[in-house]
Amino acid sequence: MSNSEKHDRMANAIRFLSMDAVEKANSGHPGLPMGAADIATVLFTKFLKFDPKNPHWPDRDRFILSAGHGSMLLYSLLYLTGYEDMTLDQLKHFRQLGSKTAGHPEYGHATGIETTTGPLGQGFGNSVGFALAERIMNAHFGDEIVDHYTYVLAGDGCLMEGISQEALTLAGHLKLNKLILFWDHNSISIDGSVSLADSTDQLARFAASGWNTLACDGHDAAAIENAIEIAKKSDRPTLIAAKTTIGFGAPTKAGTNKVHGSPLGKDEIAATRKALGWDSPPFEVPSDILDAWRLVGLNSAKARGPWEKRLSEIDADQRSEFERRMRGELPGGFDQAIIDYKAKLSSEKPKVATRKSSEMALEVINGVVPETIGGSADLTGSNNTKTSQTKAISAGAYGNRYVHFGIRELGMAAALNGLALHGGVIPYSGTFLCFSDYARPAMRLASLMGIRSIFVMTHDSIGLGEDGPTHQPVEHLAALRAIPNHLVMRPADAVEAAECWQIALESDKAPSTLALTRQNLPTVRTDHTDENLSRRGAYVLSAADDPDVTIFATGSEVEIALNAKTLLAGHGHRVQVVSVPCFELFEQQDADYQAEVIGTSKVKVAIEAGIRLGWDRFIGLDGIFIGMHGFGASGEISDLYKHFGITAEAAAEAAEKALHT
Ligand SMILES: Cc1ncc(C[n+]2csc(CCOP(=O)(O)OP(=O)(O)O)c2C)c(N)n1
Repeated sequence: MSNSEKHDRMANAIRFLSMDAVEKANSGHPGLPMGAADIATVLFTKFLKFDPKNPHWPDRDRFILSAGHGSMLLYSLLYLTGYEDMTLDQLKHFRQLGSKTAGHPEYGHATGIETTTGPLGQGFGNSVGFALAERIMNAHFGDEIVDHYTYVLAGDGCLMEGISQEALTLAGHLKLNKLILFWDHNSISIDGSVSLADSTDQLARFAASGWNTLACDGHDAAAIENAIEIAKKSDRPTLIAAKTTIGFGAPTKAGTNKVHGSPLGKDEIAATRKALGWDSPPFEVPSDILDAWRLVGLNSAKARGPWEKRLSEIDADQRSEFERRMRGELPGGFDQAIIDYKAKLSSEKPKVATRKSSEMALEVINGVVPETIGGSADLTGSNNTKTSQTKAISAGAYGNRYVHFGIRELGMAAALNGLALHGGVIPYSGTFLCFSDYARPAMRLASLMGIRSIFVMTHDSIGLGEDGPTHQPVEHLAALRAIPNHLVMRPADAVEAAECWQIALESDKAPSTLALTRQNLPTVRTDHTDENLSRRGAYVLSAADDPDVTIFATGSEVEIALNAKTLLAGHGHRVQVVSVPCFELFEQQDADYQAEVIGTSKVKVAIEAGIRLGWDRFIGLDGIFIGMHGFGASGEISDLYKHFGITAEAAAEAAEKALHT
């Protein structure tokens, strides 16, 4: 068999496994795997450094299928190259409940899936973080230990999505030259020809943002190989526009939208078998071809042995530091540093905004946790995300620790996920809470994947004042709390801010959002405890025996709750104040604890400068909610809180009234 025949048959193995799996599931997307099979075959057989037996090997190349609907491409490759958990049986159960072969690739379902993709363009957004993490780790540990590529396969849809613009301009700016993007340029999407909706010159677009751009025939193995060779030598990220035919090989449906997202049907599959000269029955790969693919898996792994040798030869401290970071474990001194810092705060009682106390906590954290990588979407001075240890990363200065993400909230959040997924770094970002809307699709995926991305969101209420309702979040806390597996934390003072940071850093199975104020807040936790009370989600901050009123509050409204308590106590009422830094963590407590914190007082009040949604859990349907009922307004903070009735007086008055009914 000639090399070219061998290539064709190896690529056809991907095509038929994909066709057969989609047919059996009676659902899925055969077009992309069939069209991109040649690109994938060249990449995996000739370039990709990976090891199916050690799928988490740190110096492996990363392959990201941004066009996640083409998931059978990835699953076929994982099966063919010998990933143990990707069995033929899994392919036969494509898209079935409980299988590893979910409709779209899901991180953690099967080894070899580097990130969850499906929302078009997200994988591309992630890839910028992967490629940046590689450069950062390379700068810290050297070429011998960290030297790998990030390859992405993106479709027309990924490039049409807005996120692609944020991703490509950031990657171009940072000169992430080990990022190589294949554009599966088949000119077809669901509605039909891409020309129905888009006429962008993609090569010019990428070139304008500092990319190296190449074009090739996506079915010509030699041309693809040549393009990758050139791309690998580039000093810039590379776009390879690979012209392909969607559904390549299907006699009547190839090149049309009919093959994008529906099974081909028995007749078309039979005709494709004939056209491509494939005699094997469904799900059977001829043994010589399967052997050839398995050999690819074995050969590719050969780079791992020498790498392990190199790792064993470096300085022992460096090695254990590298291994610690890649395991995602925090350094030894971290807990004590937080405890000592909290004790200091409780005695000094600073009156600062939580965005500032977050910065103060970060100053401590960044001193003891060298793997944190901070950043902001052009609001560094407002988000307070930069500390003395974090100098700006730029092209060629990857050893630094701060990313000026530019005004790209979604690109930032997606890159954050890529940084977290790559491992070795713990990323945090910054923007205004209101603009979490711009970042939300990636924040949701961080939750779905269960990864440690940390989103700093300042200016967390009408308390930001004069910028007005376009910038004042009202529904955002509720909206973010609605995302499963997302720790939305709203600290009340500097002590809680330190605790929330501790939680965020320890949380390696859920992302965190820290909602922080612009306005100054007093220290309310004046008695030091080593225990991280915020970890309980809600806790009694100011107790009362047999309270007749319980006030629940978060963040800046905890101060208001405490003042309301003083007013009510002046009238002889017994009032308990509960600080609620995190709903999600509260739900993780046992039922007894939850019942105790919620209590049985006659009147329950919640104070939060956001909407009521979610608060009935604490105060019941008949509880009193002091907060926002619509959008905010532009004005001074003291006027705004009064205007919207979010004051201690209003809370006390409402509670008093309820006590007397
Ligand atoms: C954010 C987002 N919007 C819409 C979709 C639904 N969708 C899935 S594939 C697709 C068309 C993609 O076209 P293309 O990238 O050219 O893929 P191909 O037709 O080549 O498989 C659309 C609209 C999605 N998955 N994600």
